[in-house]
Amino acid sequence: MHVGLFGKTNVGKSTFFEAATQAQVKIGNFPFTTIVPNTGIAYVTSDCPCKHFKIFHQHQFCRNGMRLIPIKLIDVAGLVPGASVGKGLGNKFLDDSRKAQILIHVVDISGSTDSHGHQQQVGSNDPLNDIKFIENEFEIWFKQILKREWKNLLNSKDKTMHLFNSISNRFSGLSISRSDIHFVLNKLKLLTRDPRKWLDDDIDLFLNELRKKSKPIMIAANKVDLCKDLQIVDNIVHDHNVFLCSAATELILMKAKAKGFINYNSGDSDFVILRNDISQQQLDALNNIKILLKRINSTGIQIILNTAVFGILNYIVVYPVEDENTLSDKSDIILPDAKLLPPQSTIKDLANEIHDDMATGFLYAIDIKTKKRIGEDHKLKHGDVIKIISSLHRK
Ligand SMILES: Nc1nc2c(ncn2[C@@H]2O[C@H](COP(=O)(O)OP(=O)(O)OP(=O)(O)O)[C@@H](O)[C@H]2O)c(=O)[nH]1
Ligand SMILES: [Mg+2]
Repeated sequence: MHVGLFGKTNVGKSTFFEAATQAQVKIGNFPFTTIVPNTGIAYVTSDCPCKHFKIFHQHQFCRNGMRLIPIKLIDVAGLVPGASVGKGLGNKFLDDSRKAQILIHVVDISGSTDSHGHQQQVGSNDPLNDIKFIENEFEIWFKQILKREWKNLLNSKDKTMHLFNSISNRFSGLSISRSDIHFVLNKLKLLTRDPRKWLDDDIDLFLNELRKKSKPIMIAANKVDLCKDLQIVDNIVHDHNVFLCSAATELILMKAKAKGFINYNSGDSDFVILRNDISQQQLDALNNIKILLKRINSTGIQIILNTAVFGILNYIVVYPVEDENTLSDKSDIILPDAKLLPPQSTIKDLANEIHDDMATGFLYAIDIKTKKRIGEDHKLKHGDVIKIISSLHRK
C-alpha cells in the first residue's frame, strides 16, 4: 500500500511526512526544500482483535488494543503554477508517486504561502486557487503519461487487440488495477469499442474517469494552527474531501514524546505532560497545543491516513493465525500478523499473500470469530481472524 503526498511547494508535505514516519527529512520555510523524494513507513490504526477476544498480548504493533499497520508514504518535491511546462522543478518528479494508490494533496489552508511558496501574511492566499491549480497540474501529468501509453497501444502490432487486457498491461506501471480499468470502460460503455475508433473526447473522458477512480485525491488542510477561524474550510468542504491538520503540531508532539516529556499517541485529542523539569517556554508551547487540540480535536495526521486507507480505498485488515485456540503462530506470538488487503479480497488472496505454498496446497480455512469452516472464494471482512489449513506446510 503506497500513499502519496503532493502539493504546492512550502505547504508542509515533508513536515507531514516526518511526523508520520519519524524519518528525519529536510524541512524549510522556503520553496523547493525537497528535491529528491522521501519514502518511509507510516502507520494506519485499527482495533486489534485482542480486544474482541479479551486477551492480553505484547506486540510491538499493538498499543492498548489499537493495532498499527504499516503503509508506505511518499513525499515528493513541490509544484508551482505552470509546472507542466517546466516552471519550478517541473512535474516530472510526480513520476515518483506512480505507485501511490491514493494521493493526499497538502494545502496551506492558512493562506500564508503565495502561489510560488514564498511566505506571506496569513490569509493573503486563497487555498481554493491552490487546490485548482495543483489538481490541474496533476491531471496534466497523469494524462501526459497515459496518452503516451495510449499511442503505444494503438501502434502495437497486436492485431487481435483485446482492449481490456492491452490497457491493463500498458497502465500497470501506474498501479492502476484491472478492476479500476474495467469499471471505467464499463461505465463509459467503451468495453467493446475498438480503441482505434475512439474519438478524442472518448479518450479524454476515459482518462479523466480513470484518474478519479485509480488515484483518488483527498485534501489535507494543513497549517490550521495559523487560522484564526475555520470559515475558509467551510467554503471548501462542500466540493472536496477536506481534512484539517497541523503537521507541525504533530511533529512537535512526536518529538516531545520521544524525549519522554509527554504521553501522546498519534490521533489522540489530548496528551499528558509527564515531567516537571521542562522549561517555561516548552510548557507554554505545549499548553498552546492543548488549546489547539480542543479546537480541532486532533492534529489530523492519523485521521487522514486512516481515512485514505479505510474510508476511501476501503482496504481491510485480516489477521492470519496458526493456532485457533491461542491465536498464535508457531513461535507463540499472539496475533502475529495484520494483513492489509484490498476490498473484496478472498481467503485465496490471503493465502497467496502469506505464502505461495499456502495457496497451492489450500484445503479450507476457519473463521475464528464464528468458528465456521470457509472455502477459498469466501470474501474477507475487516477484522477477520483466519486460520488456513493447507496440505503444504511452511517450514
Ligand atoms: N504553522 C505551521 N507551519 C507548518 C506546518 N507544517 C509545516 N509548516 C512549516 O512550513 C514550512 C515548509 O514545510 P515543509 O514541510 O518543508 O514543506 P514542503 O511542502 O515539504 O516544501 P517543499 O519541499 O519546499 O515543497 C516549514 O517552515 C514548516 O515548519 C503546520 O502545520 N503549521
Ligand atoms: Mg518538502
